[in-house]
Amino acid sequence: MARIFSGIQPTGIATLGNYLGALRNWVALQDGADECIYCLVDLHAITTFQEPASLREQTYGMAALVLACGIDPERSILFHQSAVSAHARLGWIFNCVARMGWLKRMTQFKDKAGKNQEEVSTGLFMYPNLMAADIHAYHATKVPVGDDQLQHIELANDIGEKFNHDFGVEFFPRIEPLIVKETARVMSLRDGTKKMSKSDPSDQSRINMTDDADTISQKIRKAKTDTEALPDNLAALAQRPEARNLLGIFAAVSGESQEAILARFAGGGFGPFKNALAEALVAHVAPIGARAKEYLADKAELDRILQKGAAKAAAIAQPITAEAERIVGFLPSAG
Ligand code: AQP
Repeated sequence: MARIFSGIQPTGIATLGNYLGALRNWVALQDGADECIYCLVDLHAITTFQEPASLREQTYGMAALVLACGIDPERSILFHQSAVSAHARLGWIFNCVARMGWLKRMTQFKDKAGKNQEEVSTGLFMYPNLMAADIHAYHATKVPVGDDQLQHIELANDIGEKFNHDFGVEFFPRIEPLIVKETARVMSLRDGTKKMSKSDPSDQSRINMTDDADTISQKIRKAKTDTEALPDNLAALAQRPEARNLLGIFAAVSGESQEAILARFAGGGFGPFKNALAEALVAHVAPIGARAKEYLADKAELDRILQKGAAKAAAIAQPITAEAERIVGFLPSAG
């Protein structure tokens, strides 16, 4: 049995990108033989400032949504990262293993910091070290992610290897990313070259998993497209990122192949295509949003689920982290 680890930041409401790129895969993996550990990564969330009351609400909201997507806390471990101190302890060790040059190459840092590199938090820069710790603290070997996280997984492997090499051990295993190719990167509804993101300033750029039917339909109607008719083959969409993105979303939520969808709408404009896409999206997303609302109505129950999950997570991560600390040369601690 392998161990699977993945996380999501409670930095807002999960988007269709988070769902198709990661969360849906989390649920599917839960039915396999591997042990699944899923984490609301609040330590990562504060790498950019979060208003405390919002962070609390967003963490509850994300827990509710993950459960609504189908994560069963009896079969998977679901918890919030700050509740298990192993993440921060191993993260610090990894800050001392990773090299500045490695982190400077991370494209996500460059994207998020932009021209503002002197002003962003040091946490944003070191984020990939903590992500490596999230995974290695469980000796997890499989990580379901969207392809924006691939570079971070490679870095986590570099860190694990360097730790093993520096201390002459075979302690941290190699990690393998699990990527659903078709939906590895869902793009913004306003710009087909930019990924859909929950922190994009424009709400029109994304489908939130809690959007109601009217909002979903309106966002799809207004989604950017081009003026050409839909073609009858996929190759003809190569230079049409917005159309390609909408087609990918359509196939992912309807279960139909992209070719079959194109065959139905080829030669026509985007109007009927968008209507059918909106209908398929509403049928898929709206029930999840409604279930999330129900979970969110009982925060005491969410606390109970997350705390129980944290206890199970700590039982795995603390001994592994304590062993890493022993390897490094720290004296034993009581906890
Ligand atoms: N557009 C996307 N397409 C496919 N997968 C995506 N993921 C995120 N956006 C897309 C995957 O969702 C998981 C959780 O992401 P995260 O919350 O850790 O942070 P992120 O990758 O930075 O996602 P966002 O939505 O863009 O968050 P913010 O705006 O807070 O930075 C990951 O597996 C990710 O690959």
